[in-house]
Amino acid sequence: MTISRRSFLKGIAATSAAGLIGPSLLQQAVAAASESPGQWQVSGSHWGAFRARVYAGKVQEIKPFEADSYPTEMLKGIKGIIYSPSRIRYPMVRYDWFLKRHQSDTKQRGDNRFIRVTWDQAIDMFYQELERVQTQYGPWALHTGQTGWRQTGQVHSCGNHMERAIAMHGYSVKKVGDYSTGAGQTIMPYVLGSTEVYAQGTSWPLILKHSKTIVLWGSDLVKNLQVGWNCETHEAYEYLEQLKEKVAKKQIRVISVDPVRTKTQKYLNCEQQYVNPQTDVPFMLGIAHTLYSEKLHDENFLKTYALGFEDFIPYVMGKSKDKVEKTPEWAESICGIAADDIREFARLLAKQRTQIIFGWCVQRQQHGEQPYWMGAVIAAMLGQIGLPGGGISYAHHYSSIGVPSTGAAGPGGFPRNPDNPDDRIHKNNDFKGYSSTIPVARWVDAIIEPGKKINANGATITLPDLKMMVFSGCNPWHHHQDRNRMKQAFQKLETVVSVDFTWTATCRFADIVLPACTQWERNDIDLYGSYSSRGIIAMHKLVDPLFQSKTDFDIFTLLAKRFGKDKAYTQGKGEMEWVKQLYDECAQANKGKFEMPDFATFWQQGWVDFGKGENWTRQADFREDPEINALGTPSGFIEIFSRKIDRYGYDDCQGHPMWFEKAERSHGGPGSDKHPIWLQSCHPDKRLHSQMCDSEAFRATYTVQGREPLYMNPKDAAQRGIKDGDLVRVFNQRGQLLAGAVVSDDYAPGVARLQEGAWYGPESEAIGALDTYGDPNTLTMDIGTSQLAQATSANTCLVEIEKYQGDAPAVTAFGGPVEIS
Ligand SMILES: Nc1nc2c(c(=O)[nH]1)N[C@H]1C(S)=C(S)[C@@H](COP(=O)(O)OP(=O)(O)OC[C@H]3O[C@@H](n4cnc5c(=O)[nH]c(N)nc54)[C@H](O)[C@@H]3O)O[C@H]1N2
Ligand SMILES: Nc1nc2c(c(=O)[nH]1)N[C@H]1C(S)=C(S)[C@@H](COP(=O)(O)OP(=O)(O)OC[C@H]3O[C@@H](n4cnc5c(=O)[nH]c(N)nc54)[C@H](O)[C@@H]3O)O[C@H]1N2
Ligand SMILES: [Mo]
Repeated sequence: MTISRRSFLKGIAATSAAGLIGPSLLQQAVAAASESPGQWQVSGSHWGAFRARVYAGKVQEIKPFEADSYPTEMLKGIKGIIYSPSRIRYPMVRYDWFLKRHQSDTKQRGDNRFIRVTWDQAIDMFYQELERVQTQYGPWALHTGQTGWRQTGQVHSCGNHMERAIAMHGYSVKKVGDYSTGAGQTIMPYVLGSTEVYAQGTSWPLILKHSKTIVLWGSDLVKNLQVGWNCETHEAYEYLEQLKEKVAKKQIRVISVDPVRTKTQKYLNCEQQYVNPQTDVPFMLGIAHTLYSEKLHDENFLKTYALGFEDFIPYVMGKSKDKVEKTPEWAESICGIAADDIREFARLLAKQRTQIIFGWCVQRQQHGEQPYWMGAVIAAMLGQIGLPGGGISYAHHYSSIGVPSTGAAGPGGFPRNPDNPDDRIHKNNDFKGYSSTIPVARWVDAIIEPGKKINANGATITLPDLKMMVFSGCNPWHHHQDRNRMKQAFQKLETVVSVDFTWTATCRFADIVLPACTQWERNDIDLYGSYSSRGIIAMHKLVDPLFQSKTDFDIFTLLAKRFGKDKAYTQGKGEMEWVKQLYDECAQANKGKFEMPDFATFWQQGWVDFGKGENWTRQADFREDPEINALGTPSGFIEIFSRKIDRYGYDDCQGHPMWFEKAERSHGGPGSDKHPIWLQSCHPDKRLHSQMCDSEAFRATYTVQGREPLYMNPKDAAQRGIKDGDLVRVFNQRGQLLAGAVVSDDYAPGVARLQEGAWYGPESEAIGALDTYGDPNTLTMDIGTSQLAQATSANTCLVEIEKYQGDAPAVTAFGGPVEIS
């Protein structure tokens, strides 16, 4: 175990200089524990559980949790979150808003000038604004639905606190879907009958045992499994380590279909199938053409389990309206893969047991529904759906999906809604013809074009006329696309409230900013292993809330008190009573199956271990009996053709999967004459989105001249006179930013990466101002994927890059507001 674990660490170290926190370091930390003063306390996070040595009211050091064999390097960034110079210290109000309230000069929004106020003043203003908006307008003018990656812990889950308290005051606009999988979770219920993206996948041990070929389709497991929605266990890495050994022994062939050499590919030392960005569908159509022409497809499977193959195949064979045969030669001209290689690839898939594993990035682009649907069609043609180690999965890179699950119940949460639906001060539920729920990524559209009607998943949405927005546990000034368009939109809002513990760009563009504390400044409880249900983790408060920060629980209790609902809000219980109640309810739910100790013992031990889970094969029951275990699709079968979608009549998402040209595409596609480089904004290796970007010492391990790294190909760099380490200006018709060049062969010509979550640091509040740090959403396009999902198309984005000449402006992203007295 020790040797193979070392080799795992070596594999990681090849791609990241510092490597993971190794076992030797762990032992050193344990040894040090007996000598250094203070107490080692257990807590949790998206990055895993850990123990922290707390002494003199301060977190001194952090070491991985003893049950975590593959801790992430990101644990090194945690202290820097707590003690970040960007921490919000006091309630703050934007200068001009303080003077003129909702009639302020909104062009000043983003100038970062703020006035310090007391908690009482801040909560008064927040409450008065809610009152004003509910009475002057109505629930359609208030949006509170934008949620995101709140820190872990079930009692303090901050989105729930904000939504519950505000719902007790009145109704507001909500969202449907999310930025992660908006296109995937909308299309897949039509095709395979569930979202697929949030479903448990076939267990890794079965894949390791039965698969002969594994295709990682735009999926970077090693990078993305470092974090989880609940407290992460990192158990998946055990199986990746075994996979690496099988690849070396040539027992399993793994191919990464990706325009980039991924961290996973390098760790596994497996093959790459390069594909031009955004052209997976032509590649897959070429595969389908080969499978069909060479009779490699499983007719029996298609007849028994799928509907609509005969409606689809004319499109492939050039017999449908467009009269274009989707031959491998046709595909080659778009996806850049030689026709013969496409044929070879198709034959390989059909030859033996093949597991296809999709990541999510390919659906975060225009027409992102199509590659997912087309992937399911290929899998159906191969006929292996429901077999162990065969078929298709859409989420093995996420939150330890594929780790065998124990099936144990986890702790519930603090309620998001009022206990009694009528328990609201303002009962006005009249949205004046506007929609009360909108697709999550369409809120900026709503601000800009209120009243506009858009199609979404078979419905018509009337975009509401938003006047006030409240954000908590999310950072839209990182997560949403097209900063300069957002700036324009925000000038139309009357009031913006942001609750956070760190001064993100969302705080900079808000009017009222309330300082929450971090999860390590409160007690909580969480599930250990989001999908594996490995156990329950205690989250001990490590230090008291810093500066004047408060828990979200306390903040929204104060707000509810303004309208006399504080008792109803808390149900008369404090923090530890909630923690204990969630634990006791969980113990009750697991009774007879998993024995849990009493609360005091659990709290002292730090966790409950449910042990290892059981193997499971996705869709095996459907394969066994498609009548009894029908899929959740309208027909109960795999829908290669969807009558329902066909009837919607959308031109950009029709009855079966198709190739649609993109608004912007590199390698000869639209817009590439002007801005030739495709910018992908993948998920960061050393952050969780924007979280941890303000962790100073840790950020310094990857920045270039203090800026976010821009990864690009050596040829592209040489053509532009750019050298590794140079400062570059990245720009297009939507915006411009500064970044630091990292020149690397991992990126194909015409491909560049800026990781999402880089903090936005505009030189000024003016529209078009240079972003001084490197937020990719300064450049991305804010359009829906299609009329079906209306999801984000962040990865449909072209840019040009040039060496930056002259004196670079200082980075403005970090360090909080400018305080005006
Ligand atoms: N270009 C581009 N854009 C993208 C993506 C992409 O691939 N490319 N990916 C998209 C995806 S998949 C996602 S999931 C989103 C992520 O978008 P977000 O979920 O908005 O991203 P985070 O950076 O995690 O923001 C969480 C914020 O909540 C705050 N917070 C955390 N815990 C608490 C708490 O307990 N209380 C309070 N009050 N605040 C808290 C954090 O400090 C942080 O500012 O980004 C999307 N945006
Ligand atoms: N370390 C870390 N892990 C995370 C997160 C994080 O912030 N940090 N965030 C979590 C969250 S919220 C989410 S939603 C997931 C995101 O999970 P994903 O969306 O799957 O992750 P990405 O890293 O954006 O992209 C995965 C791969 O897709 C490839 N790719 C991009 N475009 C194309 C294309 O057109 N064709 C092909 N074939 N490949 C393409 C990229 O090169 C990359 O290697 O990650 C989760 N895990
Ligand atoms: Mo996500």
